Amino acid sequence: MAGRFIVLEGGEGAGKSTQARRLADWLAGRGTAALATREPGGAAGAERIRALLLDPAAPLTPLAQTLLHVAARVEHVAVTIRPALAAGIWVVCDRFMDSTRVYQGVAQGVDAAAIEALAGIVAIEPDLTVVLDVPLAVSRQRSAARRAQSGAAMDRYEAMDDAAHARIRDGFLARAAMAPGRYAVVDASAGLDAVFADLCEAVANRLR
Ligand code: T5A
Repeated sequence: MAGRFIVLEGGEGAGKSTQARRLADWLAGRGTAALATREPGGAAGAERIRALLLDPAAPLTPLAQTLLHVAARVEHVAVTIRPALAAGIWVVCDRFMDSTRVYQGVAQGVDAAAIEALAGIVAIEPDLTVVLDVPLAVSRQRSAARRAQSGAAMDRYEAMDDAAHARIRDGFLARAAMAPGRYAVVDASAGLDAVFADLCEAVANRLR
């Protein structure tokens, strides 16, 4: 039996990484083998590409960023995602192709048709995408808290201005509105446990 492919999308600090791990544990607790993974990254080579993509000191045009995100994704799909799904393991992925559509396409102006051509090469779409939606002020506050915890500097995308982040939020909501059967939107401004409960409900309802 093939596993199911669940993606969490949304802006910075929405809680995707935290909730992806919790969801994989929750699925495992219900007897469904599950793996939490992330993008960019999720495979050794893809993690190397991630470091370049997030480094604000490495100038990269939006198109070059697009191609690097897709290169990392192709590696992640081949090395981690497809083998897991083939083994019946459910995959919970923190970001996927919609992040490219929204960050590089909507916010940075890369041609949508070019991005869809690349999506065809990636050749796998999620069974369910859950958009964790937060207002920008909450997003900025949580990203700052995470940086304070880890000591990390602001990355390339966190450094984008508020107008770009507003387009990103609207972009994810527009994706969800276009295909409500394959998306759920969860208000992620609530506390961690409330968001997690809504996420589990969405998964249980959509992927019985
Ligand atoms: N990108 C990525 C592209 O431009 N194109 C692409 O194709 C892809 C795949 C990745 C960057 O790359 C860009 C988008 C990204 O900017 P990243 O560091 O992985 O870089 O960025 P994010 O995915 O945004 O990761 P963050 O860690 O910033 O956000 P998360 O994962 O949404 O949030 P999380 O879980 O790390 O939580 C952040 C902080 O908030 C707290 C957590 O404890 C943590 O401290 N928190 C909450 N606090 C209160 N209530 C809640 N409900 C909370 N949820 C989380």
